[in-house]
Amino acid sequence: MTVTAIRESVGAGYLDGSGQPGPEPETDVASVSVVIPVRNEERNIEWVLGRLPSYVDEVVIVDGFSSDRTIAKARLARPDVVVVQQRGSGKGSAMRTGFETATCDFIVVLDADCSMDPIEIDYYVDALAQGYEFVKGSRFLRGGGSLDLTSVRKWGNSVLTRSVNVLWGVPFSDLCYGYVAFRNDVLPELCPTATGFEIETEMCVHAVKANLRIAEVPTIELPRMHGNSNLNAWRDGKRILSLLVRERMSVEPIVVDALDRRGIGESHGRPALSHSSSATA
Ligand SMILES: Nc1nc2c(ncn2[C@@H]2O[C@H](COP(=O)(O)OP(=O)(O)OP(=O)(O)O)[C@@H](O)[C@H]2O)c(=O)[nH]1
Ligand SMILES: [Mg+2]
Repeated sequence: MTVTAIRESVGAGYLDGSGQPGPEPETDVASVSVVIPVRNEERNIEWVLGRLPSYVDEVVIVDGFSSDRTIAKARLARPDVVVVQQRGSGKGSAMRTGFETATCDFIVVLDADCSMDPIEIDYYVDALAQGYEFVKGSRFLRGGGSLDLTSVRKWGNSVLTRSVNVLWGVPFSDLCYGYVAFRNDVLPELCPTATGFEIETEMCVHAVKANLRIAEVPTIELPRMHGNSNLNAWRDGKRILSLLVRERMSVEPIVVDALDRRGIGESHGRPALSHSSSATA
C-alpha cells in the first residue's frame, strides 16, 4: 500500500491540523520492530505471528511469567523471535522492557490475544514513514470499529478521551487502546514510566507534551480469541484517571532536552533511514 493511499483513506484522522497536509514523507524506508507483551497466550500467539507483514525485521516478545506454552509456541511459529522476560510486573513494565530491547527505526506495539490484526501494521508504518513520530490506532475513525468494547468500557474510554482532549487541547478520537507505533528515536521524549495498562494513556499524553507529530489511524478491534483478559475496567480506569491528574499537575518538563522540542511542521534534520524493508511498496 502506498503512502498516498493511506493518507487519502485516513487523512482526517491526523492530529496535526485537521486536514492540513502532513509532514513530508521519508525518502528512505525504515526497519520495523514489533513488540508484543504476552502472558499466557499459547492459543493466540501463532495466529498473531503468522499474520505479521513480511517486511517486519524484528519481533520482540516480552513474557510476563507465562505458565503455559506461549514462548515455545512463539518460537515454533517464528524461530527468529527475540524473547525477553519482563522486568517488574504489569503490561506497562512489559512494554518498557520491550522498548529497551527493540533495535529498529520504527516500533509497533500490539497485543497477543488476536484482538489487533497485525495486517493493520501497514497503516502505522506508512504514517511513520510520512514523518509522523507517534501513531495510535483509533476505533472511532471512519474505517475503524470494535467487536469487543463493552458499554462500560466504551463509556469509560469516552470520558477519559474527552478529559485528555480538554486538559491538553487535542482532538484524540480514542485513547485507551494499545495498538500504537512510534519512531525509536523519540522514545526518550515519550518517556514511559507506567507499570500497568495506563502506559497507553501516558504515552499519548507525553507525545502531546513533547509536541511530537501525532497521527491516528483507523483500527478494528476484534474480540480476544482464547483465554482470559488481564484488564479490569474499574481498577485500570482509576489508574488512568490518577495518571491524568498527576500529568496535569506536573510542572516538571518530561523532555530531558527541552531545547529539542519541535513545532508541528518544523524540519527535524534527522539522518536518513537505511533501507531494510519495503514498507511503503
Ligand atoms: N508481559 C505481560 N503481558 C501482559 C500483561 N498483562 C497483559 N499482557 C498482555 O498484554 C496484552 C493485552 O492484555 P489483555 O488482557 O488482552 O488486555 P485488554 O486487551 O486490554 O483487555 P481485553 O479487551 O479484555 O482483552 C495481551 O497480549 C496480554 O497477554 C503482563 O502483566 N505482562
Ligand atoms: Mg485484549
